Amino acid sequence: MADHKTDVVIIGAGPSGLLLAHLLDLSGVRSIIVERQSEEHVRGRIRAGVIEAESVQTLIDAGVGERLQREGLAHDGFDIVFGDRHHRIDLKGLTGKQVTIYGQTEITHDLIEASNTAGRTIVWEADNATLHDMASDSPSVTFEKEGESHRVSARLIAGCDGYHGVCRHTIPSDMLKSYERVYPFGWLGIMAEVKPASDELIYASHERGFALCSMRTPTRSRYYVQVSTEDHIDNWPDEKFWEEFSIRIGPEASKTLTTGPSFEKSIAPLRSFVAEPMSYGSLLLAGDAAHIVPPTGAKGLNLALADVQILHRAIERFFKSNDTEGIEHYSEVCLRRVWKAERFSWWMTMLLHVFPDHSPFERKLQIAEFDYLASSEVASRSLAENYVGLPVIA
Ligand code: FAS
Ligand code: PHB
Repeated sequence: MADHKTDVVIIGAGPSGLLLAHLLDLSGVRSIIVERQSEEHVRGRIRAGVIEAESVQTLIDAGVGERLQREGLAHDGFDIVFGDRHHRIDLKGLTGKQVTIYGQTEITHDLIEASNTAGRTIVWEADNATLHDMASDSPSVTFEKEGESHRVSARLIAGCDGYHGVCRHTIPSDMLKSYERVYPFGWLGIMAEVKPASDELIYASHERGFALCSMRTPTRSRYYVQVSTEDHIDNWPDEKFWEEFSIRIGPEASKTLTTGPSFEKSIAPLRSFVAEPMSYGSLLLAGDAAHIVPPTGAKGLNLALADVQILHRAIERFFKSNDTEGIEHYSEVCLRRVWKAERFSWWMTMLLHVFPDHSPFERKLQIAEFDYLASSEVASRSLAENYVGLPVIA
């Protein structure tokens, strides 16, 4: 068994783990990331696209926001389409803030580049990561790499291994409380090198189902349609996707829709999930390892980056001043914000999607909710302030 030692072992090289390692390094705290997948696999993941102003500032302040500032698309608002009606949510006018369109794939790339430049250690393709002695002050992580066993001893373990990771399950079941809602549909997403149908995002609620018109660059479109949980991408050749998408986004936007071959197509399930607490002994969870939101409110990635901001400050305080207060209150501070984002993401999902078990009454309620948004600045401002992001520490 090859033995290693560091201050913090981070499980997972997604945005949470990569940003945490970077911020800790800036504070002089050493870490090692243990990642199950290959670097190529992690770099190739296509996920989120909307970055809140607070997340943008975090990345800029950390010195990894230069390309984001150069290539990111600043957006002042977005459209909601209900059948043949639409209402623009004027984010800038209602909150003074914008959001930035910049793919999570690009953030991951920027963070891996920063890690390589700084000479930090990311163990890629590490199998069977196992956490030991989480309740003690001397935890460790073992894993196999190319047939050799390794143990990394540290003072803290950061569980940044996503919803399907192992860290959350290390917390004794009598200590962990989970809250979950699984939605009866998923999102089929495609990426195509075609000019986006609109300069801003369009969230469309159509009686045939939800659709989202998003983008990555002025020439690269990211589009989604709601599909059933039993659906499969084989049922969705490009021609069928374009036909359905153009119906759902409405006659206005479909006039400016450019179709073309997709180069990525996948179906993501939708769920709301929170695990409490987000810490146990020397283990601290961040990002999808602790919570999941349906992507409707574009919160998932931003919640993860906000957790990491708080976790970084707590760990820095611990190592610099031997002050445990930040770590002791980490879970409580994060969960206040997490639950508000869970509420908003659930609310937007309930507003915009067609639910198989909904009666005409519920559909009328959705239309009434849209009418209220379209007629009340207060209602639109409430949506806008959640969408641009509530304060990281409430
Ligand atoms: P991640 O899941 O990104 O990263 C966890 C990392 O841990 C992965 O690299 C994984 O390989 C690794 N890992 C897992 N188990 C391990 C183990 N046992 N040992 C070692 N490593 C392990 N959010 C939005 O805002 N908008 C969207 O449109 C959107 N779309 C999404 C689509 C999909 C299919 C998914 C799954 C999520 C989507 N999200 C979206 C949410 C997503 O962006 C997450 O919020 C974001 O990736 C969270 O980052 P992490 O917490 O780092 O978790
Ligand atoms: C995306 O561009 O991938 C995206 C944008 C907004 C969302 C979800 C996903 O709410």
